[in-house]
Amino acid sequence: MKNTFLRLIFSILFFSFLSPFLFAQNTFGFKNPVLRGFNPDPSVCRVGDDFYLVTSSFEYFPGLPIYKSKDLINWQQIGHCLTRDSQLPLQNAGSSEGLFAPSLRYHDGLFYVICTNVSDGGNFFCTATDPAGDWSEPVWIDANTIDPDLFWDDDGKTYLVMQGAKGISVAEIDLATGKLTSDEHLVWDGIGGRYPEAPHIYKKDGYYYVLLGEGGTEYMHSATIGRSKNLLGPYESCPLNPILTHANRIGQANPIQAVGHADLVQAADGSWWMVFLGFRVLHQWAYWHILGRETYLAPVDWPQGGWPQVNGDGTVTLDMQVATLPQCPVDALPVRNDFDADKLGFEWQYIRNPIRDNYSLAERKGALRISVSPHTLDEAKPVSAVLRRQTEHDFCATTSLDLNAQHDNEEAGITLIQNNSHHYDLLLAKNGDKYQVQLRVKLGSISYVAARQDVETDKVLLKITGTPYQYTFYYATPNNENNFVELDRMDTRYLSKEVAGGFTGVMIGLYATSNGKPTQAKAYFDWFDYETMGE
Ligand code: 6LW
Repeated sequence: MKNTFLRLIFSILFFSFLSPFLFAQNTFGFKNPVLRGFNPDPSVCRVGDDFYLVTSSFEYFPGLPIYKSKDLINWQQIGHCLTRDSQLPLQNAGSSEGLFAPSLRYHDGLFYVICTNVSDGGNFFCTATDPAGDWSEPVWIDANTIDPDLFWDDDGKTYLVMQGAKGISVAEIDLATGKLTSDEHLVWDGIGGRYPEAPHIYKKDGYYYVLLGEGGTEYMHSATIGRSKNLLGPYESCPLNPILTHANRIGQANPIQAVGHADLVQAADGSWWMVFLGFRVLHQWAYWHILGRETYLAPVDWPQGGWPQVNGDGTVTLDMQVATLPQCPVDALPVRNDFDADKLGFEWQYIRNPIRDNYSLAERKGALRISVSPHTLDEAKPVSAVLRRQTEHDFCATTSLDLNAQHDNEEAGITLIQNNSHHYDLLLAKNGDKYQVQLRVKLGSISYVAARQDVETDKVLLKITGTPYQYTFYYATPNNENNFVELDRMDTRYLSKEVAGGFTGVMIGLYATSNGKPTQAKAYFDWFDYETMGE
């Protein structure tokens, strides 16, 4: 009896001492960025305990990836907003054209994504009851702007929020037709930074708040906020502005740069959070980044009637030492994609609207068949390629390729592509009665084969490893599968946005082209491995 009592006391003491460590250990600390690799212009909303987030996707199809999370840290992609050609005409989209910054909102039982297709059609919104899809056909909006958002005021009026010529403006909108039903009013032009853009409006404690991106989406980027008792203004600027930036002394040496283009969300427990874009920089005398603009998270202190303060001093770190929502990890993608499923996973995209017949997972079970197309990666055309993001500087990507070719101009392989004019292609090409592995370099007006090696076979393994400063390219032949031969190395820097321009990040693609000639050739990729290290 005495023993049982003592045991009970001991267990109570033991568990009350340990429980904060056992049950609350995963509510502190997280790693930024929360969405790694090209995921810019994030916009977030909450429904119940679930958060949903969208990022921009430019010339890639399907468009606008949709992610879901319980904790704002661990995100799982649940689909894309724009999956049909009728929703997303990208035929005319050059690199970094197509879809600019979207906004994701939930109102009255419906999810709304509003966005701009700068290549075709302009501004539009789509709706869905389930954010995983299907989403409606676009309702096109008669407004010449970018970075649109929707704001529902308490009086029942709905406003289009947009980047106007002189700052952020609003106009009433009829959601049934997409027509603007009032004049456009300039509401706030920010604190004088270049390119006031990316507006979102929130109503809290009797104030309208306008959140902006300012400084342009590069090293001077920031988020600023103003507020007013009236939607149409005048707005006063927050004394803490910019509430988020690394374009200052405390941010200057931060490995994350260009933070801005933000959105705010309140969790069910009342805490406030900000999602925003930023990039991880590399430097050797100059700064550059290759992974594109990624999605970051920071806690926000936003007291009743007060101003929002982002992570204390308006800067963030890769390793965030802050209290979090209870963390709910999600399954990571497996390293190996065996191409056994009947559909490609959500991580894969095409460049522009794909010619669907050029791809099959059924023709050879367990392999991805890509029909060789005359279009090359240099062209703004529906090239034959499937691509996924480079998500870390340190990675290894390997594939097994079988090229069924008849002519010397036919090739297939792996590309690391920043845009039409900046890519490294590790390829297998027909070469007379043999085949040849090549590394082709395309850097603006410079285009050449950096290395070549004859092989006796039409089946090879191709491998690319990445480190922050260098990509290394290898191949192996089937009877020597574990013996990878290094073909060449290239600097990462020439695929950076600072060299190549644009708004996207490096994508890793499986592609096939006949370099402009008619073709019947086919490439079969048996599997694709993508493994990241470090960070
Ligand atoms: C986007 C603009 C921006 O429309 O970059 O970072 C543009 N901000 O808001 C393209 O992503």
